[in-house]
Amino acid sequence: MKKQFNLMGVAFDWDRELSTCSPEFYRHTQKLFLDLHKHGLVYQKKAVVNWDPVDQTVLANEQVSPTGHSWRSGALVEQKELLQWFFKTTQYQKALLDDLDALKDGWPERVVTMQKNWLGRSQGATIHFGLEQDGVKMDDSETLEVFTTRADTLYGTQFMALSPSHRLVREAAEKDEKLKEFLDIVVATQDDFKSKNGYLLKGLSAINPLTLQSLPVFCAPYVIGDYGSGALMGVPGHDSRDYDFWNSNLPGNPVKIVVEPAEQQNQPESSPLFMGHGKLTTICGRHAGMDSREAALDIVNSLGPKGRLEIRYKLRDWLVSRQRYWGTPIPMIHCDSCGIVPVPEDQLPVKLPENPEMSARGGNPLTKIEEWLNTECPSCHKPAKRETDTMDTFVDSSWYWARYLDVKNETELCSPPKAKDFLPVDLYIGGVEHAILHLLYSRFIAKFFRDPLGLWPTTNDFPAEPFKQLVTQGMVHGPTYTHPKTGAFLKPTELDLSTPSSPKVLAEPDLTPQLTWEKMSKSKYNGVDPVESIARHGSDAVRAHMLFAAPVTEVLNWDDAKIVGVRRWLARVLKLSSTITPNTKTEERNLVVVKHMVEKVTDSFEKTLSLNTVVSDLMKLERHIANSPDYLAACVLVRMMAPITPVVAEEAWQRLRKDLDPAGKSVDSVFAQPWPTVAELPDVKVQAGGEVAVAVNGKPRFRINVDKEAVEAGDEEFMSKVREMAKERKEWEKWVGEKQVRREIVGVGRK
Ligand code: ANZ
Ligand code: ZN
Repeated sequence: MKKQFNLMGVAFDWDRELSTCSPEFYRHTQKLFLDLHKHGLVYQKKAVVNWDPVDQTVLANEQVSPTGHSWRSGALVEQKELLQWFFKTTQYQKALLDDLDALKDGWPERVVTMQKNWLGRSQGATIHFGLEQDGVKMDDSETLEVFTTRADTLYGTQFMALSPSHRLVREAAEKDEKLKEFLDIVVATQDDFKSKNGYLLKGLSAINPLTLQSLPVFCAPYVIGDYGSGALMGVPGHDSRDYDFWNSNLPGNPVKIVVEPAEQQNQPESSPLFMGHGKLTTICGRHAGMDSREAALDIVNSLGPKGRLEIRYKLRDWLVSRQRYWGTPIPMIHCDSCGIVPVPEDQLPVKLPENPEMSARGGNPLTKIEEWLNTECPSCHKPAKRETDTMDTFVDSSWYWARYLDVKNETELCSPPKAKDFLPVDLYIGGVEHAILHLLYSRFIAKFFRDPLGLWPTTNDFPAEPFKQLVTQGMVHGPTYTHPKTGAFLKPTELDLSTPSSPKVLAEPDLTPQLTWEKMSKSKYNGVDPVESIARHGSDAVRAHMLFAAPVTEVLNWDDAKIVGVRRWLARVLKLSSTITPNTKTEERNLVVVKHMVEKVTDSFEKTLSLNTVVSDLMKLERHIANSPDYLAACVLVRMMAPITPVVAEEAWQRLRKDLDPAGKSVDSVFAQPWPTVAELPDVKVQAGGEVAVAVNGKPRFRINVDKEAVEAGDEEFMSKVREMAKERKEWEKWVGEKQVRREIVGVGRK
């Protein structure tokens, strides 16, 4: 990739290159782990985890697809209970939510929304239901706790639903073979099953603390184990998930409606469900007729110790343990006498052993390397064992953005003065696939960096956020051919693309393959090697086309055939720069166009990052110059092209400037030119052989006659001539003299 970048002329500062898998980098990742641990933000707990049975590793919730498959291996994920390391991201949940406000200007709205939803703040209440086993009331301390955002629907609660990992379900499963079977099916099946099916816990019932009604208790896989209390009150009349569950498990049973619209609607609701707010219905005792929001508060308050208003977040602590070789070793040691002991800082980095015995699917090889595994307890010096879990690779990327400021620093992950000077990152560019995890983790670490770590001193003008402006670039999609009957992805060797408009399947010439544009992937044979494109079209054409073909934030369908347009444009610019000479006249109408383009292109670069319109505007300017040759305009065009097509711009610049110095010796590089500004351009009609007024501190003081040649030279050449001429006059001596000149503006006077 580095070769590709260099070929493309991408200007990275390779002195700041880093590699998260090198010990020079991960020693700081380990130090960060220890710092987090020191501040109580790392802990170990036994947890039901997502287990990838193919890769034999634990996955974060975020790494499990909505259908329950591993993002990496694609295997169906199982639930397993293991002792795991966590980062306490929930410690900062409020700040993570509140500080999104400061990002509204610089981040795409949908990313802010995704962060917000992931944090998932809910205002609601916890309610405790009493329990009965086989009709016998359990002790008061044995209650079933649920979290609800709609305490007003407590009157309409018709069942209780527990997640498969709920304590009461686990206890019941000890004595109930059928329940055990049910739980096994749950682990191995899809969402569809989980949303509808339930298992009635025999003999167990819950008591509604408001109505004292007895309710059936189900194990229901649609209840999330680690949200709220892993249990909910089922209200089929007012919640769609509860409604579906009720209908598939207790079909035909009447549904209670306890809230109705405040105003009687003309159109009766077609569905029995009413999910909105309104007023409580007549079956709600003393709350009948009350506004549902008020009723919710009143009901919770009336429950005494059995009800409490509460705010819950969906955010979970970050499970960072991974059971694999690649990853930063967790710097902890297990000692039989001392327990878990952090590796002393002067022993960092804990390096990974080299050349481990790797088998594709054999679990974590670190558990089998005795020389590495066995160590000494830093505290009592008795034999002890290393932690074999490595860190989620998201840990590395949660802080690397600070490391770029100080890649060579051996003692600190980044020096505080550098952090203070440069953080937060001004512009961060990444795919939208990182909209949730990577950004959330980086934001968490940024908060830790500022306080309590103090790496990044407190400032009041911006919260501890890592990235001020975020741009999510669109992906480059490739032409993807599939077999019209089987849907199989076709390899280039299976296709006849000699007539691009009518592709054929080679083996079956009467079949037309299906063409779609999809994310490039080895399995779809739709990748494009930039090196090949560069060899064919040149790096400038490939770069310019890439920018031109779509706005940065949108998907780009890579079509090699379309580069031709950009190539022709570049050829025209080169031709134009050989033919235009410094004595072509600068006409006012051209000046107007050039000024407008300078403003527009500058804004597109600096404000909107609208790089596709930069290219189209530069194309427009070239068209204009072709119709009305203008030396000054051509010079400005070429200077503005330099960041996008450096090679062509430099060549064109040399051609344009050659006439001024035929030997070509003193012609500067285009890259030595400043970015064009409107201020540097003459701002009124240029009259050949005209008079120029020289103003000092805004007041016209004298006039000079400029010669025709100087005017026609245009551009900087002309301006410096005017400057020289003005300074040679005695009036200059009078009005300016020895005073310090702060700013020189050269424009040609009208009068
Ligand atoms: C009764 C009720 C009635 C509810 C109603 C909603 C509407 P949010 O808003 O996303 O925070 N719930 C509680 N714990 C759950 C769990 N572990 N897994 C799945 N669902 C759970 O969701 C809060 C609502 O989601 C709660 O309010 C609860 O259902 C359900 F008309 O309680 B509700
Ligand atoms: Zn010890």
